[in-house]
Amino acid sequence: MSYIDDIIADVEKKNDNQYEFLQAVREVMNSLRVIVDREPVYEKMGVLERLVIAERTIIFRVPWVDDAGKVQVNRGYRVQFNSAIGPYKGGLRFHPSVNLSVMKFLGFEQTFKNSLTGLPMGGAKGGADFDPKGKSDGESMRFSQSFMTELARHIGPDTDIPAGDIGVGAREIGYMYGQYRRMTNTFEAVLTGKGVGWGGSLIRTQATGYGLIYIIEEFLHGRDDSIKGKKVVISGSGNVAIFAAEKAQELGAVVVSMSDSNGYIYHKSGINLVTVKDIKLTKRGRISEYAKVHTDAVYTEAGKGRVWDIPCDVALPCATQNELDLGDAKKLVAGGCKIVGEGANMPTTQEGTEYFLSGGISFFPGKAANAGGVATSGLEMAQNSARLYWSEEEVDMRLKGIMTGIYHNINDSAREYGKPGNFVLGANVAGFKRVAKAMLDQGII
Ligand code: NDP
Ligand code: 2IT
Repeated sequence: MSYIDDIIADVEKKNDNQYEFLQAVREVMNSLRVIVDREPVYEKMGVLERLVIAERTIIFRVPWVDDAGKVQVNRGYRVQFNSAIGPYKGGLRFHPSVNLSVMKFLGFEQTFKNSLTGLPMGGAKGGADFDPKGKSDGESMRFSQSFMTELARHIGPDTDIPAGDIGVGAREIGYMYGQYRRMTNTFEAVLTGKGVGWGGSLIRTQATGYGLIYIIEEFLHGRDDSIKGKKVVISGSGNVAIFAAEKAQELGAVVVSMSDSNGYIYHKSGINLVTVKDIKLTKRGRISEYAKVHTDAVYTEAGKGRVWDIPCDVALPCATQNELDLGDAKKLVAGGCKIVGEGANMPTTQEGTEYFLSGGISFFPGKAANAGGVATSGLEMAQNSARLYWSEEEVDMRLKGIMTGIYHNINDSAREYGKPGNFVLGANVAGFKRVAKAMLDQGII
C-alpha cells in the first residue's frame, strides 16, 4: 500500500458514512500521488494525516421562535479545517440537507480553493440544517441572531471570517453581523458579503459568477477563441448562477437555461436576466414563473427532464453538490459540450468528472472555477483592514487578475506533473503545495 492508499483507507474507516467528505478526500488524494511519491518529506512529516482532519469542529444547538410562537431547534456547525496560510475563511450554508459530511467536504475543499487565490486565508465552512425557504424576514432574523449568538465565540477578524453560501445572502449576513456587533460592541470585519455602505465590497455579490466566466475566458483566449456566441447551459438560479449568466451575456454568450430544485427553463433565444432577478432576488419566487412571463420559454419540472439534456457548448453547474452525474455527463458530451465550469462546489460526481476528463472536455473544478467569490471576500477584508473602499473597477480588475492567475497556475501545474489539460489534478496539486509548505514551515501542530 502506498502512503496515499493508507490515508484514503484510514479516512474511509473513520468517516464511513460521510459520503461527500469521502468523495472530496479521495479526489484530492488521488491527484496528490504525483507529488507525494516524488517527495518523501510529506509522509515523514505526516502532512496528509494532518490535512484530512479538521483543526476544530464545532456543532451547536440553534433554538428560535417561529411566527406562530412555536419553538424550533436547528443544528449549527462550523468546521475550521486548516489555518496554515491564514485565518479560517469560508461560507455559511443554510439548507435542510446540511450535515457533518457536507460541512466537512466544503471545509476541506475550501482549504485548497483559498490557497489557489494566493491570498492569506485558511479553509472553513459552516451552516445549519435550517430551511430559509418560505421564512418571513422576522423568522430569518431570529434564526440568524440565535445562530450568531453561539458562533460569535468561535470567530473573529483574525481568527475566522464567515460569509454566505446556499441560503445565506445579504439578508442573513446583515442579521448575523448586527448580532455580532451588538454582542461584542465592536465594528469588526468578522463577516464578508456585508452590505455596501457598512463594510461590504463592491462586486462581492457578483464575484463568484463573474470569476467563473473570467477563468473560462482566459482559457479560451489562449486558444484564440472566446465565449462570444457560445451556447451556455446553467443550473441553479441563485447568487452564483445569476451573475455567471450576467457576465456570460455581457461577453456575448447565449445563456439558454437556468433551474431551481423544482425544475428548469429553456429559452432558446436567450434568458432574460431582468425577469430572473425579479423572480429570484426580489420576489424569492420559483423559476417556473419565468415561463409565465416569457411564453416562448419552456418549463420542465424536475423528474421529467434534466437541464443537462439541452445541447450546448458550455455547461456551468451552479446549484449544489453531485447535481451532474455520469448520465448527465454523457448527454452533455453527446450534445456537443466542450467546456464544463463548476460554479458550485463539487457539483459533478466522481464518475461524471472522470468521463469529462477522459473525453477531452475542458473541465474546471469548483475549487479553481468558483474561487472568485472567496477571493473577493479576501479583497473585502483588505479594504476593511485599510479602512477604505475601492471602486468597482478596482475590485473587478483585481478579481480578473486573480482568476487569470489561477488559470495559469492550474494549467502549469497540470503540465508540470505530466497531465496537461487536467485542471482537476492541476488545482489539487497547486492548492496543496502552498498549504503543505506552510505546514512544514510551522512545525508539528
Ligand atoms: P443560492 O442559495 O443563492 O442559490 C442556490 C441555487 O441552487 C438555487 O437556485 C437553488 O434552488 C439551487 N439548489 C440548492 N440546493 C439544491 C438542491 N439540493 N437541489 C437542487 N437545486 C438546489 O446559493 P449560491 O448561488 O450562493 O450557491 C450555489 C453553489 O455555489 C453552492 O454549491 C455554493 O457552495 C457554491 N459557491 C457559492 C459561492 C458564493 O459566493 N455564494 C462561492 C463559491 C461557491 P432552490 O431555490 O430551489 O433551492
Ligand atoms: O464556497 C465558497 O467559496 C463560498 N461560499 C464563499 C466563501 C467566502 O468566504 O466568501
